[in-house]
Amino acid sequence: MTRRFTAHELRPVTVLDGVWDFAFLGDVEPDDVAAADLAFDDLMAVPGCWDATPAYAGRRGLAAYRTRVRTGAGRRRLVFDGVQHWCRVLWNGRPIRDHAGGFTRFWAETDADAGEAEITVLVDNRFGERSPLHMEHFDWYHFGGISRSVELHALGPVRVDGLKIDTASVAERRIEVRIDYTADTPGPSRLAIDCDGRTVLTEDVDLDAAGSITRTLEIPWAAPWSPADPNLSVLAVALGGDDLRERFGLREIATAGGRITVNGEPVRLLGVNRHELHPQFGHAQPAPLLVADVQQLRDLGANFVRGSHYPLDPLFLDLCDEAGILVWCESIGWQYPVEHLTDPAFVEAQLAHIGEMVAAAQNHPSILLWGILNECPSWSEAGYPVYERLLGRLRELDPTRPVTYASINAHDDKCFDLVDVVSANTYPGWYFGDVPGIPAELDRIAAHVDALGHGDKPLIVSEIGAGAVPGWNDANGSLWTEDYQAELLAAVVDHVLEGQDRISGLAIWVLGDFKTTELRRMALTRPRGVNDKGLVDEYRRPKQAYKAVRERFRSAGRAD
Ligand code: ADA
Repeated sequence: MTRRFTAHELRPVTVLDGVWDFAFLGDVEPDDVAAADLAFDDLMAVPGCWDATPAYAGRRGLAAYRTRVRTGAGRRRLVFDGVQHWCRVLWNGRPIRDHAGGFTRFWAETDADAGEAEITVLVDNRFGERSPLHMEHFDWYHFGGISRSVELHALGPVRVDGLKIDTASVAERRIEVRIDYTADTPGPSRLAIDCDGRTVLTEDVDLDAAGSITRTLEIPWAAPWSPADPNLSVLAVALGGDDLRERFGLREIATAGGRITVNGEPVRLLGVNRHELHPQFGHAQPAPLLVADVQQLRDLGANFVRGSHYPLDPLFLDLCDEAGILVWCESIGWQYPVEHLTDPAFVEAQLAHIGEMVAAAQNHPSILLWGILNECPSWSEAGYPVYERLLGRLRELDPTRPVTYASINAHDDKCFDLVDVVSANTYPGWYFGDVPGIPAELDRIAAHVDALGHGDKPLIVSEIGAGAVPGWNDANGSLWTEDYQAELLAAVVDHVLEGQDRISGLAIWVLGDFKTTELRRMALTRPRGVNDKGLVDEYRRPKQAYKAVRERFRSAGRAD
């Protein structure tokens, strides 16, 4: 996969990205598919989304992907960075792993014989029981396919399965490192840790069959990471012949007195929501597009991006680390109904997805906040235990970052006591009210949150915006014109910047236009079937609002 550093120097890795054999099977159940009988009559790019290609536009069902690879004998691990929505992985026709939930890394392992191996992946982009995290009513078009990179790893008897690097003290340049491993034969082994090319530890260790090794290390040469000065380090762990490298930054995040701080300095978050969607690539964002999106965020003067509404591409996060852009990283979700949210199968699937999200993304210094369940029933008594469980899991996995969720209706929310940062989505001037009423609505939310006793928690306006058909204007400055959108967002940013210091963060809805679900009730309220609240259109061409926001974000940046 394209990253900004190399994850393995010792472990042999074969990248399997390219063009795979492909067959769209349609309305077929995976259990009814015999790999030997599959007739591959087409080709598909990996990474890619089949329903973003004109030939398969709108096609939902089961599809089969196949590639062949030459390998030696031994333990092999196929690492997938994201498959939409459900998949079954087969090695020489034998199922080795099922996985539900796109956007997160998972792997499938097998003992291989030397020679050529056939890898088949059955991928299902239908909505239903197999994919409890995905629902058709979501306000985005959920594309299907092997949407992120695939790698084949040759494993030895010891495997470094994970590396978690936390800042123990910025002032003392100290980090805490947790190495998760598995070993075929428990016993003595050798651990070596380098940071930025310098040896920081070598030690004999006694391994169990599976476990973790935790060490506190000093890296006195490392400069802290901050949005203004995003210094990065690379930590390389070698254990029993295997290795894993991760990039990180020395920095501490905290919330105090209604503010979010990075290394003790309060930050004012000015940014946007961002979907990873494109008419031609679906959820499979090629590197040039990810680079261009980060360039556009920088041009806009944004220091903050919310990954709406699912975990982001690892390369995008690498680029945010380097650009000093702070990230809200959230698990998949969009207005799940109460009965779906409280279904134990859904909760288990979310917990697994959250675990994968954190494991893959936890070392990015740019990630400031973890989030869950966009606009779900945090207003209901029944929803409360689910929020409690999922936010609790986030805290267990990563106590170093604040947690939040975007509330659909802050005035009637029941779960704010569970978060570190209160976040409210609101659309004054669009779904209700008018532009002059925007300051009063934002103040009303802030007053309500304070009255609930959460005055010490930072408050983020996590969505606000208006639709604008690209290129459309009329003499009235009506709804759907670029003029109206620009006027509304100018009023929002002006209010947040001028004297509204209760609001710690703003994420405008949304950076770019994107295709929505084809369900009529949504499509009929979205001209062209596109959610067009973007500052840029789906091909990233700026609208007038882009210029209005850019001018304001940039002058605020100069003032900070
Ligand atoms: C909600 C939702 C977004 C989007 C937005 C809109 O706030 O969280 O995903 O659907 O509304 O455009 O209406």
